[in-house]
Amino acid sequence: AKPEVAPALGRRKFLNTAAIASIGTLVACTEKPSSAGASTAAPASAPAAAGDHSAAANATHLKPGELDTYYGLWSGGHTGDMRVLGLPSGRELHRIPCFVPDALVGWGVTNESKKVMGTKPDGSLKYTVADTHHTHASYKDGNYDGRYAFINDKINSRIARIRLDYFVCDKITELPNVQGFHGIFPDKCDPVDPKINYTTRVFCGGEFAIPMPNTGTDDGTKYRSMFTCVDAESMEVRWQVLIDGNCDLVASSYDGKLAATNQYNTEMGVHYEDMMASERDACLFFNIARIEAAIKAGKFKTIGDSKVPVVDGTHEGNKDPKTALTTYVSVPKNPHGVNASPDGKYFICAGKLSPTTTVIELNKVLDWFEGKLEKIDDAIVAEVELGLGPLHTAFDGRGNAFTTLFLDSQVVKWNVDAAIKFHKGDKASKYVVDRLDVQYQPGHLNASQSETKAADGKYLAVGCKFSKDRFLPVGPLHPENEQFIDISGEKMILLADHPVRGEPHDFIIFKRDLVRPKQVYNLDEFPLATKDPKDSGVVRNGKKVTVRLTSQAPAFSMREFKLKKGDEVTLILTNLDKIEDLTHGFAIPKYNVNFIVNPLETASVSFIADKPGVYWCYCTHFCHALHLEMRTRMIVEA
Ligand code: K7E
Ligand code: RUQ
Ligand code: CUA
Ligand code: CA
Repeated sequence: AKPEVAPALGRRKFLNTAAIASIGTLVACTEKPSSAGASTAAPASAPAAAGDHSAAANATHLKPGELDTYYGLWSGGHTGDMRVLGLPSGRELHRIPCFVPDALVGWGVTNESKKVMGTKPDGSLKYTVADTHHTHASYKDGNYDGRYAFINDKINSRIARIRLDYFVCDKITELPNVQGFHGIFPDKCDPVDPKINYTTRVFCGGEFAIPMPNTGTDDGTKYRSMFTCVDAESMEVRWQVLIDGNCDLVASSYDGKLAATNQYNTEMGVHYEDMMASERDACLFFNIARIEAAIKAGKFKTIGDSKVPVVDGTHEGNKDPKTALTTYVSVPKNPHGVNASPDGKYFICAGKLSPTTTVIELNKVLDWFEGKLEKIDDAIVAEVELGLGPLHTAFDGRGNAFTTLFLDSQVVKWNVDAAIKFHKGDKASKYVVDRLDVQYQPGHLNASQSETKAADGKYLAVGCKFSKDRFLPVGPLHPENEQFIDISGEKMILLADHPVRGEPHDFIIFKRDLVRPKQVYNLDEFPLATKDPKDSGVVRNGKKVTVRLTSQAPAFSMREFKLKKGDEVTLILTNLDKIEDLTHGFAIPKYNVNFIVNPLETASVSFIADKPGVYWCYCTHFCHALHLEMRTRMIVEA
């Protein structure tokens, strides 16, 4: 039986007290929090409430040929990619390579992808590892506009942009003076010009403090973190804010005026014990218009080699509300996650080490900046208990919020207005609406359209960090469990378990008609394209050789081509097949080359022809009954 809902948290209340006492060991992921959270606190809920389950579960079971109604964009964690899921089925439709090489499409092999990824002077990739956590899409009028998605790389502090017309990464930017780039959020509107009601900026939170500049002299001066703004169009870094404490996740307001990051290390500790020394940390707000005005007025500095303007966002420099660029709202112990409610009114911070959630009213934060609110903490309109280890919050658009409880292995559904009433003193206000055991230890969750004004309250996905016994064992590395939940009614109904390869964090779910993917490229978008197969050939300029090829199933335009040992070759392949789904591959044995060209796409590779011999270059992507015959010989003469 489920425990009584709050405010009488019952059994969980008791557990909370006990667990809080030893929270230090409980939250250490390496110490198998699963045994603390799931096994004792939430003894494996009988496989999700049967009865009401089966009818609803049919929703996730699409008939053959039936299409999903929602897209999901998932981060891939330390696989470094982005995943595309169809929902409600949960089927993985695509992986979009961005930060790390990908063997299927030849990302990191072609010159075009290497240019996006970044190379060292010798032409090799600058980085081959990444850790993607947060993915968000560009907005217009408070809803996704289908232009771009953005994703972070925590390891090497890079932001990637994905074009949602082709579902490909087209730009990657490395943030200066940042380590542990974690939270990311596009803005939704310009803070000054409401006519710009679409995304023009992306905010990025730097989690790890480092010496500024980080040049190898660690002289004991304080490490610092940065909040960064990237231009959504040029993908150049616009400005940075030097802050006290750290950044974790990031949220942006619907009116464009505010952005915020939750802070768990206001102590600015370098050991975890120090990072949990204070009872309260903060949610740090940024006044976007004022920051940009300060930069215009030249009130900035630069750090190290970076030319990016940096303004002062520290406590010290922002005491006067009327001129402050930032303000720090206090939030209980090591909060995680900050999420904007779809009504545009609140940012909600989850407690992580505190069993609470904190609701901050944005109008009051704006009042503080106008000098109309005496104490910034008066912007807190609720701070209520939810359960153990609250991390992330999603919304149904009907006034309810859903928060993951990592340690309790639950999702808790709670009503924001009722929580505010409870906080105001109405202790009869039952703000917890429902609790659902999930399997196990959930990190992020998100509901369909939750981070837009069009939150529709239909489905909720929960990224469970531990799957334990939920799938057939496949050795020591378990898949993760993305669970799908029906939230259309009062009670949550678990619909499906879905295994995913590690290690997704955040994701967004949106209606399928918000993107209009193109399935055939436009030849004119590729300056190197060979538009007529007759223009194929080998052009020699001393040692520099250009090979132009086209593909049309089941043949390449040249059946062989000759090179000389030592040639510096650039091979350009244009796929002249314009039929949807007709992709070709191009592999060169012993030269470590393989990549694909989609319909009307052009891609190139460069290599030194240093191994004489005959090499059967073949099509690796099944395209035709004569796919196996689709080959050309590269003859490298000694
Ligand atoms: Cu909670 Cu990187 Cu969003 Cu992971 S963070 S779960
Ligand atoms: S051949 S269909 Cu290797 Cu059987 Cu591919
Ligand atoms: Cu072309 Cu297979
Ligand atoms: Ca702390």
